Amino acid sequence: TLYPLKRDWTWWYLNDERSKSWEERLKKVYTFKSVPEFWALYDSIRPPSGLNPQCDYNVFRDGIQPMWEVPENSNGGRWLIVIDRTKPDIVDAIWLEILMAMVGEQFGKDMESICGLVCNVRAKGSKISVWTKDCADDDTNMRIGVVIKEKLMAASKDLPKPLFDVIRYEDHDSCQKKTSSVVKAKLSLHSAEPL
Ligand code: M7G
Repeated sequence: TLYPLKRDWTWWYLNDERSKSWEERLKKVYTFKSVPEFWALYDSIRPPSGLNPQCDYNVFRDGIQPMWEVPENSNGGRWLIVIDRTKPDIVDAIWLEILMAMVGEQFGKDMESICGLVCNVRAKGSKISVWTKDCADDDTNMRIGVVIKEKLMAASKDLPKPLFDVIRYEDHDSCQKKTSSVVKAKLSLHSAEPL
Protein backbone atom coordinates (compact mmCIF):
# COMPACT_ATOMS: atom_id res chain seq x y z
CA THR A 1 0.00 0.00 0.00
CA LEU A 2 1.21 3.51 -0.80
CA TYR A 3 1.29 5.96 2.11
CA PRO A 4 -0.02 3.59 4.78
CA LEU A 5 -1.38 5.14 7.97
CA LYS A 6 0.22 4.14 11.27
CA ARG A 7 -3.15 2.68 12.34
CA ASP A 8 -6.42 1.74 10.70
CA TRP A 9 -9.49 3.91 11.31
CA THR A 10 -13.17 3.10 10.91
CA TRP A 11 -15.72 5.68 9.79
CA TRP A 12 -19.23 5.21 11.27
CA TYR A 13 -22.54 6.89 10.53
CA LEU A 14 -25.50 7.32 12.87
CA ASN A 15 -28.64 7.85 10.81
CA ASP A 16 -31.76 9.80 11.81
CA GLU A 17 -34.34 6.97 11.71
CA ARG A 18 -36.62 7.86 14.58
CA SER A 19 -38.28 4.45 14.86
CA LYS A 20 -34.99 2.68 15.62
CA SER A 21 -32.87 2.41 18.72
CA TRP A 22 -29.55 4.28 18.94
CA GLU A 23 -27.60 1.04 18.45
CA GLU A 24 -29.64 0.13 15.35
CA ARG A 25 -29.01 3.57 13.85
CA LEU A 26 -25.22 3.17 14.10
CA LYS A 27 -23.54 1.71 10.98
CA LYS A 28 -19.95 1.04 9.96
CA VAL A 29 -19.16 2.86 6.72
CA TYR A 30 -15.57 1.88 5.89
CA THR A 31 -12.16 1.10 7.42
CA PHE A 32 -9.33 3.08 5.80
CA LYS A 33 -5.67 2.14 6.10
CA SER A 34 -3.86 4.64 3.86
CA VAL A 35 -3.79 8.32 2.97
CA PRO A 36 -5.37 7.82 -0.51
CA GLU A 37 -8.09 5.60 0.99
CA PHE A 38 -8.83 8.30 3.56
CA TRP A 39 -9.22 11.01 0.89
CA ALA A 40 -11.23 8.76 -1.44
CA LEU A 41 -13.69 8.18 1.41
CA TYR A 42 -13.72 11.79 2.57
CA ASP A 43 -14.40 13.02 -0.99
CA SER A 44 -17.19 10.54 -1.65
CA ILE A 45 -19.39 11.36 1.35
CA ARG A 46 -21.18 14.49 2.51
CA PRO A 47 -19.45 16.87 4.90
CA PRO A 48 -21.12 17.19 8.33
CA SER A 49 -22.99 20.32 7.15
CA GLY A 50 -24.75 18.13 4.56
CA LEU A 51 -26.19 15.69 7.12
CA ASN A 52 -29.69 15.87 8.56
CA PRO A 53 -30.04 16.95 12.18
CA GLN A 54 -29.68 14.02 14.64
CA CYS A 55 -27.09 12.28 12.44
CA ASP A 56 -23.53 11.67 13.66
CA TYR A 57 -20.21 10.83 12.08
CA ASN A 58 -17.68 8.88 14.14
CA VAL A 59 -14.11 8.09 13.10
CA PHE A 60 -12.61 5.67 15.61
CA ARG A 61 -9.51 3.53 15.86
CA ASP A 62 -10.27 0.23 14.21
CA GLY A 63 -11.46 -2.15 16.93
CA ILE A 64 -12.99 0.53 19.19
CA GLN A 65 -16.74 0.92 18.80
CA PRO A 66 -17.90 4.54 19.12
CA MET A 67 -19.98 3.98 22.25
CA TRP A 68 -19.70 4.58 25.99
CA GLU A 69 -20.17 0.90 26.84
CA VAL A 70 -16.96 -0.56 25.41
CA PRO A 71 -13.95 -0.88 27.77
CA GLU A 72 -11.86 1.68 25.86
CA ASN A 73 -14.54 4.32 26.46
CA SER A 74 -16.19 3.31 29.72
CA ASN A 75 -13.70 5.30 31.85
CA GLY A 76 -13.18 7.95 29.20
CA GLY A 77 -14.29 11.42 28.35
CA ARG A 78 -14.24 13.96 25.56
CA TRP A 79 -12.86 17.31 24.51
CA LEU A 80 -16.02 19.04 23.30
CA ILE A 81 -16.47 21.92 20.90
CA VAL A 82 -20.01 23.30 20.70
CA ILE A 83 -20.65 25.09 17.43
CA ASP A 84 -22.82 28.18 17.33
CA ARG A 85 -26.15 27.31 15.68
CA THR A 86 -25.89 30.47 13.55
CA LYS A 87 -22.55 29.39 12.01
CA PRO A 88 -23.16 25.92 10.55
CA ASP A 89 -20.38 26.33 7.92
CA ILE A 90 -17.57 26.20 10.41
CA VAL A 91 -18.50 22.67 11.47
CA ASP A 92 -16.87 21.31 8.28
CA ALA A 93 -13.67 23.28 8.84
CA ILE A 94 -13.31 22.15 12.48
CA TRP A 95 -14.17 18.54 11.57
CA LEU A 96 -11.55 18.31 8.80
CA GLU A 97 -8.85 20.05 10.83
CA ILE A 98 -9.15 17.67 13.80
CA LEU A 99 -9.70 14.63 11.57
CA MET A 100 -6.45 15.33 9.69
CA ALA A 101 -4.60 15.88 12.98
CA MET A 102 -5.85 12.56 14.35
CA VAL A 103 -5.33 10.40 11.25
CA GLY A 104 -2.00 12.20 10.68
CA GLU A 105 -0.74 11.17 14.16
CA GLN A 106 -0.28 14.76 15.37
CA PHE A 107 -0.76 13.87 19.07
CA GLY A 108 2.59 12.06 19.47
CA LYS A 109 2.67 9.47 22.26
CA ASP A 110 -0.79 10.59 23.39
CA MET A 111 -2.23 8.95 20.23
CA GLU A 112 -2.51 5.82 22.42
CA SER A 113 -5.07 7.64 24.58
CA ILE A 114 -7.23 8.80 21.67
CA CYS A 115 -10.23 6.61 20.80
CA GLY A 116 -11.82 8.67 18.06
CA LEU A 117 -13.58 11.76 16.78
CA VAL A 118 -17.32 12.46 16.80
CA CYS A 119 -19.53 14.99 15.06
CA ASN A 120 -23.12 15.30 16.32
CA VAL A 121 -25.20 17.28 13.81
CA ARG A 122 -27.92 19.03 15.82
CA ALA A 123 -30.37 21.84 15.08
CA LYS A 124 -29.61 23.43 18.45
CA GLY A 125 -25.90 23.61 17.50
CA SER A 126 -23.62 20.83 16.31
CA LYS A 127 -20.86 19.31 18.46
CA ILE A 128 -17.45 17.95 17.62
CA SER A 129 -15.56 15.91 20.19
CA VAL A 130 -12.35 13.96 20.62
CA TRP A 131 -12.88 10.91 22.83
CA THR A 132 -10.02 9.85 25.10
CA LYS A 133 -9.56 6.70 27.17
CA ASP A 134 -9.03 7.94 30.72
CA CYS A 135 -11.04 10.88 32.02
CA ALA A 136 -8.87 10.99 35.17
CA ASP A 137 -5.57 11.42 33.29
CA ASP A 138 -5.52 15.23 33.35
CA ASP A 139 -1.94 15.54 32.07
CA THR A 140 -2.56 13.48 28.94
CA ASN A 141 -5.96 15.04 28.32
CA MET A 142 -4.52 18.53 28.73
CA ARG A 143 -1.72 17.83 26.21
CA ILE A 144 -4.33 16.51 23.76
CA GLY A 145 -6.46 19.62 24.32
CA VAL A 146 -3.50 21.89 23.68
CA VAL A 147 -2.85 20.21 20.31
CA ILE A 148 -6.53 20.58 19.38
CA LYS A 149 -6.37 24.25 20.33
CA GLU A 150 -3.12 24.81 18.36
CA LYS A 151 -4.57 23.19 15.24
CA LEU A 152 -7.79 25.22 15.44
CA MET A 153 -5.90 28.47 16.10
CA ALA A 154 -3.65 27.80 13.07
CA ALA A 155 -6.72 27.07 10.93
CA SER A 156 -8.29 30.34 12.17
CA LYS A 157 -5.41 32.65 11.32
CA ASP A 158 -6.97 34.15 8.16
CA LEU A 159 -10.47 34.37 9.63
CA PRO A 160 -12.00 37.40 11.33
CA LYS A 161 -12.56 35.31 14.50
CA PRO A 162 -11.20 32.00 15.84
CA LEU A 163 -13.20 28.90 14.86
CA PHE A 164 -14.05 28.31 18.55
CA ASP A 165 -14.38 30.22 21.82
CA VAL A 166 -13.76 27.41 24.27
CA ILE A 167 -13.15 23.66 24.31
CA ARG A 168 -14.11 21.74 27.44
CA TYR A 169 -13.22 18.27 28.69
CA GLU A 170 -15.99 16.28 30.34
CA ASP A 171 -16.25 12.64 31.37
CA HIS A 172 -18.69 10.29 29.59
CA ASP A 173 -20.17 9.29 32.93
CA SER A 174 -21.49 12.78 33.67
CA CYS A 175 -22.83 13.09 30.11
CA GLN A 176 -24.86 9.91 30.51
CA LYS A 177 -26.24 10.91 33.88
CA LYS A 178 -26.92 14.48 32.90
CA THR A 179 -30.26 15.91 33.94
CA SER A 180 -29.75 19.21 32.10
CA SER A 181 -27.73 20.15 29.03
CA VAL A 182 -24.97 21.48 31.29
CA VAL A 183 -22.18 19.11 32.33
CA LYS A 184 -19.39 20.32 34.58
CA ALA A 185 -16.11 20.47 32.66
CA LYS A 186 -12.93 19.03 34.20
CA LEU A 187 -10.63 21.06 31.94
CA SER A 188 -11.11 23.95 29.55
CA LEU A 189 -9.09 25.93 26.99
CA HIS A 190 -10.13 29.32 25.60
CA SER A 191 -9.17 30.77 22.21
CA ALA A 192 -8.75 34.21 23.79
CA GLU A 193 -6.01 33.01 26.16
CA PRO A 194 -2.38 32.54 25.02
CA LEU A 195 -1.36 28.98 24.13
P1 M7G B 1 -25.89 12.40 22.10
O1 M7G B 1 -26.06 12.04 20.68
O2 M7G B 1 -24.53 12.22 22.65
O3 M7G B 1 -26.27 13.93 22.36
O4 M7G B 1 -26.88 11.55 23.00
P2 M7G B 1 -27.56 14.85 22.00
O5 M7G B 1 -28.31 14.96 23.28
O6 M7G B 1 -26.99 16.14 21.57
O7 M7G B 1 -28.35 14.20 20.91
C1 M7G B 1 -28.23 11.42 22.70
C2 M7G B 1 -28.74 10.04 23.07
O8 M7G B 1 -28.17 9.06 22.18
C3 M7G B 1 -28.33 9.54 24.45
O9 M7G B 1 -29.21 10.00 25.46
C4 M7G B 1 -28.43 8.04 24.27
O10 M7G B 1 -29.77 7.62 24.29
C5 M7G B 1 -27.92 7.84 22.86
N1 M7G B 1 -26.47 7.60 22.89
C6 M7G B 1 -25.47 8.48 22.59
N2 M7G B 1 -24.27 7.87 22.76
C7 M7G B 1 -22.97 8.47 22.52
C8 M7G B 1 -24.50 6.59 23.16
C9 M7G B 1 -23.63 5.50 23.50
O11 M7G B 1 -22.42 5.58 23.47
N3 M7G B 1 -24.25 4.35 23.85
C10 M7G B 1 -25.62 4.24 23.91
N4 M7G B 1 -26.15 3.08 24.28
N5 M7G B 1 -26.44 5.25 23.60
C11 M7G B 1 -25.89 6.43 23.23
